[in-house]
Amino acid sequence: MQIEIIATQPYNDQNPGTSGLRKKVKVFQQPGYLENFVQAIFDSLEDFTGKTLVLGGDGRYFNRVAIQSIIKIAAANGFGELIIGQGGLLSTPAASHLIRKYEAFGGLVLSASHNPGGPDEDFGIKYNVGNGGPAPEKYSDAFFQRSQVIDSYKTTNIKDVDLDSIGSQQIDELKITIIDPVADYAELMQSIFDFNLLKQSISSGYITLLFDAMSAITGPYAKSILVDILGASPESVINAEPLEDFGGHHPDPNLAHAHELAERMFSVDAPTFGAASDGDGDRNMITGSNIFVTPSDSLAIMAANAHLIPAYSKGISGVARSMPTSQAVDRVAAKYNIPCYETPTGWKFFGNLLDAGKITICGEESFGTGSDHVREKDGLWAILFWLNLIAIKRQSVADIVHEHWQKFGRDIYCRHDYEAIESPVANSIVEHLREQLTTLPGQSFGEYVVSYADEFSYEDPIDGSISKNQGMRVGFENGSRIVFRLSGTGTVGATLRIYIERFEADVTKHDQDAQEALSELIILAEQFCEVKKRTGRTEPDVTT
Ligand code: VG1
Ligand code: CO
Repeated sequence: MQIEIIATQPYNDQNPGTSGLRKKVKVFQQPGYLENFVQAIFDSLEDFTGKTLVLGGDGRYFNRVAIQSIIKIAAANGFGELIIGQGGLLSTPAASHLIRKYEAFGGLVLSASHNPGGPDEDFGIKYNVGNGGPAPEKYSDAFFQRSQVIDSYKTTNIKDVDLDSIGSQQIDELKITIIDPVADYAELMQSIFDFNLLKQSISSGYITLLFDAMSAITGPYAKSILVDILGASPESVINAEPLEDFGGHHPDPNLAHAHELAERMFSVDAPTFGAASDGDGDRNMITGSNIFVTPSDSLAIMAANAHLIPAYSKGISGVARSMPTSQAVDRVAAKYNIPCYETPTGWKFFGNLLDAGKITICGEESFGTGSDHVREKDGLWAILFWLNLIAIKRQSVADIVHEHWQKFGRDIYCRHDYEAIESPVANSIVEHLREQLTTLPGQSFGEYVVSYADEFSYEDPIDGSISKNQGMRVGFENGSRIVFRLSGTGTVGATLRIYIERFEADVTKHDQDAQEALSELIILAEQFCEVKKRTGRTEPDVTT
């Protein structure tokens, strides 16, 4: 294999966000753009000669083209083996599992997750380290630094690889293995959950289910696990074919975007259980017949019931949640006397805690839950967890949720997103909020008295690294909270996320609509941040 050094100009915008580098496809298609970033990653890593790299993506537009380029760059940089999902496909949690199982040096996952796909939409790339998890900040900072001064990348003259035929081939010092993207992952799921019980519950009709793959990566995984292995009917998996443009939809599992599922779940003949996942398969939305489970509640319910699931029958060591996630899981941790960590948004902050055995289960309000079985959030894992729970408890989703609220109280929660705000306006909102942080504490707004207002900063308890400016919090004496932060995954302008929560202990008030129950806090949030006033908008773009 002949190595070529291609001269290149640096791009100044390759700073990875919350989860890898995400840009419009057109940006990635600029000469050397993808190549520069991949070379910048490899330049920032050490001692990988002869080692293994896992490679795959969510199948969106540009996936195959990018994989062929990356194969050549990885070969020229001296990797010994590339493990690639057939068709260039791997879900994010499956990639994480493969890195761990085959003790790979790391992996590259090509995805912009829940962002839309297609020639005019988004593409993304993220590097995962040897524990299977997203590269911590010190890596992504190094990638960005390197990308700003890079002047060449290495590639080879090898032919394009047939991504569709399973098997290994040797090209000089490089072994390329195309694997079934689903098999190892399906095996892992069988080692965690009670598949026999699930089969019985499905075949007896006790559980009827509907899963929306949103024309994204989880289609093949769901068909294999839910239909072929567990015996659910083929119609129970919808939008199961991964499409390069996700059928023109946002592959984002919430009630707005998974509307087909939402309609069926909120109808008279709804199945007992409904779920959806996102572009790269790491998110999950849980619903039952005529009920939607907020991700924050789902995390708390999973933590409270984990001991009923075979893999967690000895109990869990601790839990963690991202800062804007509701405090519901904190109540579970307090009751069971296990530690609860609060981390910044983004899965990379859970990695150290999982590696150190400090936590077993963790999650985010953004439809992400996971455990120590991999180092990413895991959509189908969460869905199987809930199915296993329903099968063991022999309760409906609604009953499980209500029982949980009775025991722990309800943390009523919502998130409002204002998308694609012009950057100067978004910055003015952030500045305006920042100015109030010192004056808000002690002020009263009706029954709400501000007890603290700050900017969240996190010190990693394992490696001592510090991450500052991770969102602004306004906490009230009654435990309610409003959190503001800018998204780090968007590709157009800035997205402001407003997270609002209030605790309700009174069982007779648990069935309220969240928007109504939080209406006073929603007004206060606008009073503090002035997003409507400053943008001229009247409503959030997405409410979850
Ligand atoms: C969003 C979510 C965050 C999640 C991230 C990646 O980030 O809020 O919780 O970890 O997406 O998820 P941001 O910075 O836009 O708020 V995924 O499924 O898009 O990889
Ligand atoms: Co995702």
